[in-house]
Amino acid sequence: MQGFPRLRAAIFTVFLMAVAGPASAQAPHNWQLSFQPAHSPVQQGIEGLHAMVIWLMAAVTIFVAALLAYCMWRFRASANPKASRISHHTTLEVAWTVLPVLILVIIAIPSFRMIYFEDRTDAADMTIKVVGHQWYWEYDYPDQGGIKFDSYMVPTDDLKPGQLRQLEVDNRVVVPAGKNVRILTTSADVIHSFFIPSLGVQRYAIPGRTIETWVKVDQPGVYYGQCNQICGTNHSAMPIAVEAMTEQGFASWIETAKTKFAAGGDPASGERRLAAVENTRR
Ligand SMILES: [Cu+2]
Repeated sequence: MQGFPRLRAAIFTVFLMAVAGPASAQAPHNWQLSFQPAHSPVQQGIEGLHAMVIWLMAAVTIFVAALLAYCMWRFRASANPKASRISHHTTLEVAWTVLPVLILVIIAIPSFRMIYFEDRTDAADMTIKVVGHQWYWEYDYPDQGGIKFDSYMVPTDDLKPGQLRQLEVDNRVVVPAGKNVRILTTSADVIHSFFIPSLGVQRYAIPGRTIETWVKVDQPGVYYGQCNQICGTNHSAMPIAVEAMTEQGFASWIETAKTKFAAGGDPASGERRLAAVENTRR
């Protein structure tokens, strides 16, 4: 994070606008390589760690390949009619033990820092509880008067133009951009996993347990994710759509959500949606 953060951020933004357009929706795309653009401090950290490990790996691979090539040439049979009988070299042996250990320590330090960084936020502005179900997500807002609703995938037959197949949902989970949002995950049946790649959020949803993480979405937009723990037949039918809004947008969404999802909404609608997903499969 040192150097010229502003300049780097500006260059990065220009680059992003060039390759991905404005960050209105983050989802996987055809022929994608590497990560989706990062939109949270955690995902930025993950990308940094990833880049560091990739370069270390490249250096080790090149070094080992070069050593192998050199040995094949240097000790070839034609140049060495009489084979060497040397079998030990203490200094070398210590070196090739200590050096990899040092490399592992170099990787471990930022790695542990990331684990603790994504673990929790000290200053949460609000909390969202996420409950995994076979096969949909339930979102609770305990700080906003206990708003609670279910989020089902939009079945392929019901998609409107521009909606992403297998990613769009009927009720998106809405968060305020720029705020620290504590996320608590759990499950009502089997193990699910709450995963949003561009936000660096990935937590198991385990029945009987509550697991914590957090997110600070850097700008308004829609960020797609999926359950990424095989959880049964319709595992692929429980995507996640996070909509980050401005503070004012979020406040007015809360007001509409209070009436829209009063008393938990219409429970029968969920059954209908699951049935629709089943139908598109047949
Ligand atoms: Cu699942």
